[in-house]
Amino acid sequence: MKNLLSLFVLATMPLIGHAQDLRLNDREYFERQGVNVLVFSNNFNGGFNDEKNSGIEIIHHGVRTVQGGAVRLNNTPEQWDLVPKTISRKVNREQGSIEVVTRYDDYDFDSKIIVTAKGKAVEIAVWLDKPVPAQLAGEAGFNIEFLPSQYWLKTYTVDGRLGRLPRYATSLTVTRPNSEKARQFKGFKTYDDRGTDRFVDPLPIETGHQITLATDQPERMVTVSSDAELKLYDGRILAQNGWYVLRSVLPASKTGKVLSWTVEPHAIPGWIREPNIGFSQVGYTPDQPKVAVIELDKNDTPKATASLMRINPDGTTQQAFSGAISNWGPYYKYNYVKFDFSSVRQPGVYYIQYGSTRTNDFLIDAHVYDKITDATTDVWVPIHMNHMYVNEGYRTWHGEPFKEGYLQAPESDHFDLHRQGPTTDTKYKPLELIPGLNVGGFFDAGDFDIETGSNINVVQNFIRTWELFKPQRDETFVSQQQRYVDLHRPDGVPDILQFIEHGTLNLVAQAEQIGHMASTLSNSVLDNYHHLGDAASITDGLHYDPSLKPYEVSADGKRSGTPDDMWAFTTRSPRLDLQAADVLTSAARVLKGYNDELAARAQRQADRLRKEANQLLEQQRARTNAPAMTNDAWLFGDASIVRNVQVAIDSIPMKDEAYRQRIRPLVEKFAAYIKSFDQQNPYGVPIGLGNWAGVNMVLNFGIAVNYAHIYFPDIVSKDEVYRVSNWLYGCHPYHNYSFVAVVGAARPKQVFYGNNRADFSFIPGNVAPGLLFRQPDHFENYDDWPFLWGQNEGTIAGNTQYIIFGSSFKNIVTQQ
Ligand SMILES: [Ca+2]
Ligand SMILES: [Ca+2]
Ligand SMILES: [Ca+2]
Repeated sequence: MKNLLSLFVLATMPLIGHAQDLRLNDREYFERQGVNVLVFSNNFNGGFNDEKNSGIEIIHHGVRTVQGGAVRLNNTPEQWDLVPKTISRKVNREQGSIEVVTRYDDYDFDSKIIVTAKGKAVEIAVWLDKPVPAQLAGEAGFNIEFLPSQYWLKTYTVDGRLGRLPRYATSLTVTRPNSEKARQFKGFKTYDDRGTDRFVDPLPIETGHQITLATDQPERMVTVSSDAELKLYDGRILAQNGWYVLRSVLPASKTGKVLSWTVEPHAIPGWIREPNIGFSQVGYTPDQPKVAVIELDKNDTPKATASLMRINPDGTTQQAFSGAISNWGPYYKYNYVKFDFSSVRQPGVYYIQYGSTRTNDFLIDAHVYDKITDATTDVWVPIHMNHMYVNEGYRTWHGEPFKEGYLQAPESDHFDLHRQGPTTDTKYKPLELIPGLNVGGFFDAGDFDIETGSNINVVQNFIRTWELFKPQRDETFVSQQQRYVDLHRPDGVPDILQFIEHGTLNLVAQAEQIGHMASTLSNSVLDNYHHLGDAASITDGLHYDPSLKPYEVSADGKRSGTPDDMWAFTTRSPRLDLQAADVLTSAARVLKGYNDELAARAQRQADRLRKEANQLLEQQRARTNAPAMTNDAWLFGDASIVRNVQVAIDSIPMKDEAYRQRIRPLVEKFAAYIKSFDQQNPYGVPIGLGNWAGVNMVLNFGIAVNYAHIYFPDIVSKDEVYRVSNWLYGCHPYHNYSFVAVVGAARPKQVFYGNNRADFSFIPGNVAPGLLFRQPDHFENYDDWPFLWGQNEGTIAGNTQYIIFGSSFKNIVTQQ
């Protein structure tokens, strides 16, 4: 009987196997349980060129571990290497295939990729109508990239040989003449060749015809085989954000089907993703609503109930509450249910038990939110003070950057999306030193430039926080005279005042030295823009002197021939000047009595900028016959309702009671808008789908909700203010970690895209953009890989917005 039964099982295997084959689904990707193979659902866009999000991608047991499948021109493509443009994408349902034509305009080079489901594998074939252009012969190849943090330390086999993927890049390289390297984006160069005229090219770790990665981890195992030679590279040799690359060079002089790979991602039979229980990692106050959102695999069956467990002071646990699971429904690829435990009010330490899934513990206590902004104000913001030496205990975060100052930018197109037109709008000649700009200001984000618009927002955000809440917190020593900042050292001055002063110093310097606002003070060369390390070492601190040879230093040690000085992009924008005028007026008001000299300079520049900007705008208007701008900004309309509500409410302190009554209908409309998110998604907040995950949008929404509640508590109830805090602190898709590297959270995110991202670390108080949406149905926030700015980069404007959100939120929550 037993043997017969085995035979019977064997005989039916192909049928069972068939049911587990990859198939093309309604969302136009290949799917089997545990494996999604996407074929150009996301295109390379060539804009900012941080392309680790496109081409052929594999979402393997819920994690996007493979991407970048495309014809590429380098062994290990970097950010700013050329990316292929998608010309067409065709889904052939009958053949079970997806066909994509891509093109490199720079080389007049077209290729077609056809991906076809073949059982549990896909065949990836490259077709050419014309042979690879001569310049790219031996360089153009088909590449696919594997996420290092998911593959390092895993074992692999290549044609039977064993190996282990390295934790850190140490494989061999060669150098080759620059003339052999494919052009980079707009002709920029990502590397400083130190005068050798040669570029570094990594050599493969392994070469063969069949390779299996992660033989020791079923969730990650992928087998690739081909008649062509497969080469495995470590992309981190050239750039810390590189991935492992598997590649076959396309044959020269051939047309038709020139390459074929078989790619089989292993699937764990019957795999069901672990439930993601979203809750506030900071905890809850006793009287607030407490609803966990549970994200479930579509093959998972929701449980009927969940429990809230209390950890007693003696270490024992007991059930504090058991309640029904309510259904919310599907949202993109997952299914959502909710667990409401609002009735639990007793302060204590708790965790959620849902089936066999147990969360980490969290607090219910009246004081859980008391410290939510402290890391941001005490640590993140002062570390981002430019033109200062910043110290913390034994650690120096950075020395004083850009001592040589800033040069007038020549006409240029820029890698960080800036532009200097043919006229400079200043008295300076291209590459002439503009004196006095290396003072004050804040680093933009994970990079070190001063975005003037963002810096205006920063000063505005600090002024708003100061005027509304007057925070007296003093944990930072700031000496403008010593150009020195010391963290956790009180100096008798409220830190926010010092931050306002620091931002104002740079804006006033721009107004005084340039005559108007620069769009940005940024890097002149790409090879120091992607700098990771001490900001003071981005430039050599010596004035650039073109009469010296590159890398040569003058006899007096003050000048060098290395063109590394930062540039000021000075094309005049009257609108930017008007924004600056407004913020400088406010800064003058706030700084009076603390720094009278700076306050007077700020007021003088504000008056001049406003007058000149209005004249310029009037001239522009007269030229174009455009209607005059109205100051009544809060017109009704859904698209900008958040901004309109904010503008309307911000005016309340200056207006009378009649005004407050007049804006009630707008606030009522806003209240309905807030509620509408309960239907739009399971998390009840606006969720962005752009290539920047959009924490700014969520924070703007949160600030508007807070203010609407403060001024109109009868329209917007207190319960509404917890929507955004829940989202930020862990109640969101993908994982349940707090997006804020925050004091008080039990499980904050561990990696962020900050200027220390190469250390797989974070700067305390940073706020991640959050969930990056990948077409057609995937939300993602890596917590083991910091290098995707769209999901992990904190910005100076966003983080100071967070201070306003947090300050207003605390103000509401602590009111009895
Ligand atoms: Ca920037
Ligand atoms: Ca201070
Ligand atoms: Ca220099």
